[in-house]
Amino acid sequence: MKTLIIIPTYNEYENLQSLLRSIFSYAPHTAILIVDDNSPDGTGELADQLHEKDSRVHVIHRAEKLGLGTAYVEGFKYAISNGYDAAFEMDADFSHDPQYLPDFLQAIEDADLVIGSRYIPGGATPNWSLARRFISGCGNIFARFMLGIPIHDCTAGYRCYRREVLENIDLDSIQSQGYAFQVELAYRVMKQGFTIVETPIVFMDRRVGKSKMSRKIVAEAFLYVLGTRFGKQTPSGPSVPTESKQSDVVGPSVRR
Ligand SMILES: Nc1nc2c(ncn2[C@@H]2O[C@H](COP(=O)(O)OP(=O)(O)OP(=O)(O)O)[C@@H](O)[C@H]2O)c(=O)[nH]1
Ligand SMILES: [Mg+2]
Repeated sequence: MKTLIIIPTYNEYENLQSLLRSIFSYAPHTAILIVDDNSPDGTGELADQLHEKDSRVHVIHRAEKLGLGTAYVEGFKYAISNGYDAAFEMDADFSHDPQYLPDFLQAIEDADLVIGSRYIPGGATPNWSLARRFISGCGNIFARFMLGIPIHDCTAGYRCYRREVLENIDLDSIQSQGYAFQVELAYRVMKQGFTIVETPIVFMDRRVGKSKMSRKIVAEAFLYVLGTRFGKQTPSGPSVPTESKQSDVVGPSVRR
């Protein structure tokens, strides 16, 4: 399977080189796409140097900070137009440990979307404060029950999508950027009848650099869930459900 790992970056100079080294040590046959938003710290220039040294590394430069959601959408389109069979979402800050890549690569053989989950046995968030656990945990339960998404971690951003999924979810109509982006994609994938699998991950806090998480991002996710549940119809792309594959434990179209 031809796979692409999409890594959006904004000021990740200190993480990027060691992250790529780690990724290739666990998954030497994947390609990487860095989507950099003109990071002031020189991440974009470093990405170009890494591309020159290694043909598996590709770079998209955007003129300004345009948000995580649009960076991924750009990456997904790149994956489709360059013939990749599957595309990953991965943060640059080592929260998404490359050691799990083999688990994802195995799981995606029989699923349409694999989500690295903190909220199934084997998953954890060991260095989070009680407050952050509470917000994330409640947010997930809220999204899960309001939207009927039968997965335990729908805000998780460590994922692998099959190409067919990306082709079917009308990428241009996605507006959300932060956690809402992850919830919206999970919801659309579920609505299309694709198979979602969760694989456990231990989520570590970023090693170096600054977090871009904010109250605004939490509020965006909350409003997305409410808006989708009670109001506006979210477009979810052409209605061509795939054949439903076997599932266990978690819900109708989901297994882990
Ligand atoms: N291209 C691009 N990348 C971004 C943007 N905002 C964040 N990123 C990247 O997206 C990834 C996730 O951002 P983080 O700052 O780690 O946010 P987070 O993971 O929600 O928050 P923490 O858990 O506190 O780390 C990182 O690789 C960032 O560099 C953006 O506007 N454009
Ligand atoms: Mg992070």
